[in-house]
Amino acid sequence: MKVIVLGGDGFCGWPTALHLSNVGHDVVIVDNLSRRKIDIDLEVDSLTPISPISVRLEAWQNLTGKSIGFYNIDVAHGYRELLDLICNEQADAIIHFAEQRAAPYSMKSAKEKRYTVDNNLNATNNVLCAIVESGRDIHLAHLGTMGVYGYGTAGMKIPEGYLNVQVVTDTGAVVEQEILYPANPGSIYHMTKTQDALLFAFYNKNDGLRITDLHQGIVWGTNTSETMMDERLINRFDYDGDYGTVLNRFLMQAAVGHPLTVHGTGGQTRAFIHIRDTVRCIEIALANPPNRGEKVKIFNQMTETHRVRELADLISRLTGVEVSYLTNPRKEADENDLHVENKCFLSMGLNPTKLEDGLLMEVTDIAKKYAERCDRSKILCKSYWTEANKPGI
Ligand code: NAD
Ligand code: USQ
Repeated sequence: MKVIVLGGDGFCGWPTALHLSNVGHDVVIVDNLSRRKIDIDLEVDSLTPISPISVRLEAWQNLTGKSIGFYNIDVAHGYRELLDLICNEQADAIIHFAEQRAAPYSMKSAKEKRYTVDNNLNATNNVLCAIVESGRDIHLAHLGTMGVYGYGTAGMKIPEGYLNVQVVTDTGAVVEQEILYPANPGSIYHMTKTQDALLFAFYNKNDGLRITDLHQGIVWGTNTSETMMDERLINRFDYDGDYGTVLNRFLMQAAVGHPLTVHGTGGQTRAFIHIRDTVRCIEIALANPPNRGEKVKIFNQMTETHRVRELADLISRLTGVEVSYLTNPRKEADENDLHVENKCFLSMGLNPTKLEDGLLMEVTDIAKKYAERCDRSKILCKSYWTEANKPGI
């Protein structure tokens, strides 16, 4: 297939682009490199030394003989360029990673809130509009988040996108309905993903677009078999208080001897997936598109759930680093249970990579290798949700 990967220079997009190219798809990356620019603004850098996009692509071509195209387009504001690209490249599928994805960054101040809403909603609407205008029967796979559901449960597993409900009408009759699972975002970033879901439902109903929305958990790990082929292909590893996610942060903190930064009681339970499974899930989703006229396919892209303080305890036991309990900068439940349905990917052949000691230590080893690149002053999370919250220090 000809596959356009929007956001293909990012943490999930880059290994996905390499994997799809490796398994034989013809891949084109679109990215405006905004993530690299945000690093410059925040005065942080990936822990791993990521190469410029041109070096990455040249290395891939030299190592494998396969070429990946690249276009620097702002998907949120370069509508005409995006449309021309989709038509010229005769795309069969588009994978959409091109959004601002950090919850703490999205809550920093009015500037970042407005940027996140503008960027994410316009990017998604532009892609959908351009698919319609191109007239091509393109399958769109979008990376959404488990956070669209909130992280609570009503004593049931969170289903894959849709919920069957019974409504009591004025006459007392009971009517069965299938609805989108109620949205319950916990940050401006997560809120944009709930809005994306409505855009998908609308364009699917109105224009018959074929769409898969992947509600992904927190991605951990850094390497895939493709990114390990050469240091020029290395994936990014965010560790700072805005973009670093919890498990990779803890592993990196253990590697540099920094106390593990648990927010509040650490009672938050979240869903996780290893980066190797992210790329595999996208390959599976591409191979199993919805039919024309079928409703939006929604898959929960996660393989396990863990409580934050239990992860900290596990890493502390493995590495000897201490755990510190910090003020929680977020407005979130102190404790939550989370049970998630993930039958779709399992039934389509995903063999989950579970969190186990060996894999945890592999990430710690990578973090140790590049430990001298860590700026310890950037580790704590200083963005906070409301004036009633405080930085995570
Ligand atoms: P990332 O920030 O590393 O990558 C996103 C890429 O998109 C960056 O390279 C950025 O430059 C590009 N981009 C952003 N806005 C753009 C625009 N307007 N035009 C063109 N390019 C643009 O993020 P990631 O971790 O790779 O996440 C990718 C997607 O997966 C996001 O949508 C995110 O919501 C979702 N996701 C990520 C995680 C995770 O733990 N990393 C978990 C669940 C879901
Ligand atoms: N946390 C800590 N200590 C830290 C960092 C985080 O205790 O040092 C806690 C947070 O308070 C939160 C939990 O860990 O309760 C998860 O935080 P996170 O930053 O790892 O994840 P989150 O903000 O939810 O966002 C990440 C990605 C986002 C994706 C989401 C999937 O950045 O793109 O959508 O994970 S999910 O969480 O399933 O919604």
